[in-house]
Amino acid sequence: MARKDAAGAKAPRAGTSPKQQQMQTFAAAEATAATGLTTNQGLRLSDNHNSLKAGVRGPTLLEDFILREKITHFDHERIPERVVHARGAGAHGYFQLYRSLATYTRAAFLQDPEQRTPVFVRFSTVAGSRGSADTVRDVRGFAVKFYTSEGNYDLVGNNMPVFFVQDAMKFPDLIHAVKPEPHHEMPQAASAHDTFWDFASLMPETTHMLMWAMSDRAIPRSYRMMEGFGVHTFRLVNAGGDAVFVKFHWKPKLGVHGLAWDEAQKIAGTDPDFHRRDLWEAIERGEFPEWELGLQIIDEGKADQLGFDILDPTKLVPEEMVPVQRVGKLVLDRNPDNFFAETEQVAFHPGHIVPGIDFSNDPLLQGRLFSYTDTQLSRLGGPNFHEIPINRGVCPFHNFQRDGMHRMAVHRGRAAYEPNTLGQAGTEFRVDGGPQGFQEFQAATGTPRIRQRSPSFDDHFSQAALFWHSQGPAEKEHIVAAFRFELGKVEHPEVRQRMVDNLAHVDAMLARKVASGLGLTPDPRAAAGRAGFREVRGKLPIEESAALRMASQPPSGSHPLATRKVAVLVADGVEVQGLRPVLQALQEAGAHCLVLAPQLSPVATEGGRQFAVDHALTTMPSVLFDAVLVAGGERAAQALDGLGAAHHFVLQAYKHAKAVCVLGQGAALLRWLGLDARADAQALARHPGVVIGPGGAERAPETAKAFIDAIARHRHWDRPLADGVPA
Ligand code: HDE
Repeated sequence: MARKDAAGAKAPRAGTSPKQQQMQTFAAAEATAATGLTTNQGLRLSDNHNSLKAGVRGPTLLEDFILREKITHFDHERIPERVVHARGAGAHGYFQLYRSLATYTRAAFLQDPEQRTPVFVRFSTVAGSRGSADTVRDVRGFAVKFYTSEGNYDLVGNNMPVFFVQDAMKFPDLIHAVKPEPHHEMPQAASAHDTFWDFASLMPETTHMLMWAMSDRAIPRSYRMMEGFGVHTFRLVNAGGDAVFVKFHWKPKLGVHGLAWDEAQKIAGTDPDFHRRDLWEAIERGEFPEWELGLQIIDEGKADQLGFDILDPTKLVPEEMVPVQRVGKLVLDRNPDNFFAETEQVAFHPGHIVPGIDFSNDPLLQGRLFSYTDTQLSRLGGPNFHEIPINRGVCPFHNFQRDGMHRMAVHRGRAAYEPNTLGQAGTEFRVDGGPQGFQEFQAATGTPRIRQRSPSFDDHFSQAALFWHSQGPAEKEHIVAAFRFELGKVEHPEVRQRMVDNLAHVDAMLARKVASGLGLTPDPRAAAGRAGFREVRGKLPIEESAALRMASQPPSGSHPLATRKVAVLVADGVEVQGLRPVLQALQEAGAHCLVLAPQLSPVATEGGRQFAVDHALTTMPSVLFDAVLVAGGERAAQALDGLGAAHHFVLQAYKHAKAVCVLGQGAALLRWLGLDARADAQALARHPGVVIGPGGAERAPETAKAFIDAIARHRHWDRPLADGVPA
């Protein structure tokens, strides 16, 4: 049974978890008129506008310790950004089990379904700097810190289940290749450049991960709509000391959805904080993002019958071979109070584990176990980062580590060593191990020390092919387009050629399609002749895995449009009898409707009443929405029809495969698609996801239903005419 101490208190309300209570004790009081301003020493200031000078127009005096303190503090406000995953957004929440996992693990926080464990989660991109855009093509980090009664447990994962390289030795090379090139520091937050593809093409072990990185998983619609994966194989160990291998998954309640590539690039300019804002706003609105924790449990004895090496981080375990058991939920219900104090200073580490969870020999994981503490030393300035509020455990901790930069704790007594007889215990204090403490799982070793890759890691293509064959037609097209885009940016033709030669070992059609966009012909034999290439191909019992398709992870909540954003275009003369019932139905389905007009001022309805407007059309382009609704009304339609921005808005949404609905005369905005209010079923069949309603109250419920169904499909990638739209 789990201990119910500080961390294990039952079901705290949002904001009152043991971690939140602890954070409260560090909350700084704001200056008020009553407190005035003081120096850091508490000296009250009389003037915060003028430095001390020798005469009103004279030089500033060195004596001005108040100015010096203020400027000095300012000069040192920045800390080094994370060397990878620099840009991120975080939130607090809790984790709760559906059922006890005692059969598999003794971890206290995985025993009791009544218990809520506080968590802090940070999502991130990998390659970009702190100030880069959110919607770039990249892997996303998904790091979860559980504040458990036995210490902090960090599950530091990504939104893709595999990784580029197999051994930690290659990680710095990978990152040097993908980061901006060292001579001119370009491009920012992008893998579409020579050094990345030079490295990737010379390292066939990257192939499986490249397939994921070129898919729509790399341009998620929202942090709230992506899966998370622990990537490595870990161990769960129960109270009896029995271990199983485990793969960790996070399954989002809102389903898994991506953006269109063109859209992602445009959002990067329009709202570089798109994902950060989306997470923040959802939590502020009380629409708490939720994921289920999934486990794939693999018997240690059966692991070598899978057909691939479970220690190889470029391999996943297909869900069809080992089903994912959903065992609990993660809910994010509180935004941080201060970005720097919490999101920037949080320090994750895959080596922060608790009894009942253990590592495997995955050589990438093993390297990570070294890296994460080390990196905090330069990022957070010393070895005491565990004392920073966001990093503190909620259970007590005791040891004889002492001193160092930024030590907060004041240790008492004269004995800072063990064993001792002079410490506070008053008697001899000696730690000789014992069953209460963490015990490493006793995996057998005893093999010779060797610097070599296991031959069981040699198959670099069969899982890349599994991923490719599992995708639907639209997803495949997006992958081909992504490879063409990225390789099209590469200046060295031999790098492009090497890459398409490698792709020919995934699938001939894929390679041909990518190559044809680049004016090349793939040559699988050339790839096979290169150093570092292995001809090995494992045998998987399946050829496709439905679980690898994004579309097979639909939303699981009761509201089909939960948290979706719909733009509603109006202008003076808007017809509201038909509009209001559609808006109401959308809201009941969970959507957020924002009204956009040519100006940021209320518009007049047909009947002469005022209708509120949220934004001017030009400040919120369609890329920031999931769907568009154009209101009816003769005058309104005329006004919108006369605006290039309104046409662009609708056409762009159409091109990005979003649901579009027009009411009554609003159909004028479909002119460029060759549609009007009289369009019949045959004409509409060529425009999936476009709904034309007659306007007026009578047929509004029918129109609303069709529009809701269209939005619930997320995107209509099957629009045959979308490519021809110039938006
Ligand atoms: Fe990381 N990684 N990583 N990584 N990683 C860091 O730690 C590293 C890897 C991941 O929101 C750094 O505190 C090495 C895989 C996330 O704060 C650093 C290797 C996975 C985050 C580091 C890997 C990850 C990091 C940089 C290969 C998915 C952000 C700042 C041996 C399972 C956590 C920091 C946050 C951050 C090293 C590979 C996930 C330098 C050496 C595989 C989500 O320590």
